[in-house]
Amino acid sequence: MALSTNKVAKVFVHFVRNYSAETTKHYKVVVAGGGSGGLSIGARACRQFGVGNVAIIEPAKVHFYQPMWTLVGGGVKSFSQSGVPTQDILPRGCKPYNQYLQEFDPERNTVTLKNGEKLSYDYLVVALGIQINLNKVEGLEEALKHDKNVCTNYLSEYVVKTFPAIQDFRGGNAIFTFPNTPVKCAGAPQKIMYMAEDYWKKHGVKDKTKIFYNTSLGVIFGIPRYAASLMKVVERKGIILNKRQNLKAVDHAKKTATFDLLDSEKGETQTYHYDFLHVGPPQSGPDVLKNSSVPIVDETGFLDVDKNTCQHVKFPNIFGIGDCTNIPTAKTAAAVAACSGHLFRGIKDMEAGKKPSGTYNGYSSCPLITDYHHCILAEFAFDGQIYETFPLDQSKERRTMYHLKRDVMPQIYWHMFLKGYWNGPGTYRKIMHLGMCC
Ligand code: FAD
Ligand code: UQ1
Repeated sequence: MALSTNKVAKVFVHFVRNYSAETTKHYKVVVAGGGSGGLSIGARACRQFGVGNVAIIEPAKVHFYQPMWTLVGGGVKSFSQSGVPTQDILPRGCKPYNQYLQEFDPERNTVTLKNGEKLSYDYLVVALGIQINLNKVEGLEEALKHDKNVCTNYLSEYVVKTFPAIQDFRGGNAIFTFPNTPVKCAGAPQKIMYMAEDYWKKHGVKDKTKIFYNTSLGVIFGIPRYAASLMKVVERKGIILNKRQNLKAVDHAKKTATFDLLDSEKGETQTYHYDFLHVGPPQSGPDVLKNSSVPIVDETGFLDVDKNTCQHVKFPNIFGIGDCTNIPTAKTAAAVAACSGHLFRGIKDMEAGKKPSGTYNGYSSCPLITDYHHCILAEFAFDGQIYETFPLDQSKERRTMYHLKRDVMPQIYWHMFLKGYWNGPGTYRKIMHLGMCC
């Protein structure tokens, strides 16, 4: 049977893409994802291995400091303050690929980009973040697009809706949700609620308002020390806390939000009328991690790495950092900072013919803003161990911690973290505790 011209062309393109040496460019380090983790590791790798030896694959034209989105939603910072052009902050000497990574081939040490280009590597660092799945809640995307009273701080295109929605609110039901999935910054869905409550109190709408925090969890926060403080905040503000409720559908025409009652044996749901709705959206490991010649994820869909070294459990020259990994700690930029030094030490160890010696302890931190002037700075490591930096009771709401979050952290992020010079506050913690702590 004769092949059609079209088929011959396809076979030719396939051959060129897959077997031509010219299309496979080799790098010492390939970084998949140039967000917080990718840029921080990319900067270290560029310093270590020099110009042209490090590739960073990042499709986004703008890099966002996502932790600022809580303050953007609260009207404290402008959206433009939260982002810079990616090209302006890429590490000097790296080779940027403004593309989506599409496929992994860990047995051949290659990755394929969306445009068909192939890169090979000595080391691959996977830093793809967590995926936001709006489609897991029926009607959510339509509501975010068309209803000015529905918002989320979790996405660049919708965070700009949050403060206008808070300002526009004239009373009624204000609902804040937390999903039934892993999330980044588990405090974010409630931080914005506390700011909104403060705003509505100051603007005389609080008396006409019922605030609901509908969370799929059985607790307000995973670390008991901070959960106890947050429960006092919830009570003081008169917030109605509904545990084990998971947002299932939003009908913006009817202004209703329907929740699965997770402990109901009969699979019951509850529908609420909303006048304001802030959604903590469902999230998951990035789908692209499943496009691999052999599995690189665990059964939960996150990159399967060792929690202390960040090294992949099956492929020793692959490392993972941040929200896309299965490291059992809270998914935050603070966690990325604290593990980045350990991860990079592992790469240097391997270069020296040794096993990675990283000892990341799971440090993570969540600045839990409780109003426009106060913040509880939660700091903890694996198994909920408390790791507070300052010699103060950090479970208390404090003005100093609010300033740290609003004024200090962005400076650390832009000028130290992204350049690979911030390993978290571990050293400062030791100094402040006169060497007498963890
Ligand atoms: P990201 O920074 O999300 O980077 C992932 C990158 O991968 C992105 O740039 C993306 O474009 C890229 N990518 C995705 N798919 C592909 C692909 N196929 N190919 C190539 N590249 C791809 N953390 C704190 O420490 N403190 C806080 O106060 C805090 N508050 C937060 C508040 C909000 C509202 C949000 C949303 C987050 C907050 N965080 C906070 C969490 C913090 O932003 C993340 O944990 C952190 O950014 C994780 O870094 P990462 O590198 O793993 O992922
Ligand atoms: C932190 O290290 C970090 O990474 C840059 C954050 O992300 C923005 C944080 O929010 C916090 C709180 C920390 C921890 C830093 C200190 C000084 C306690």
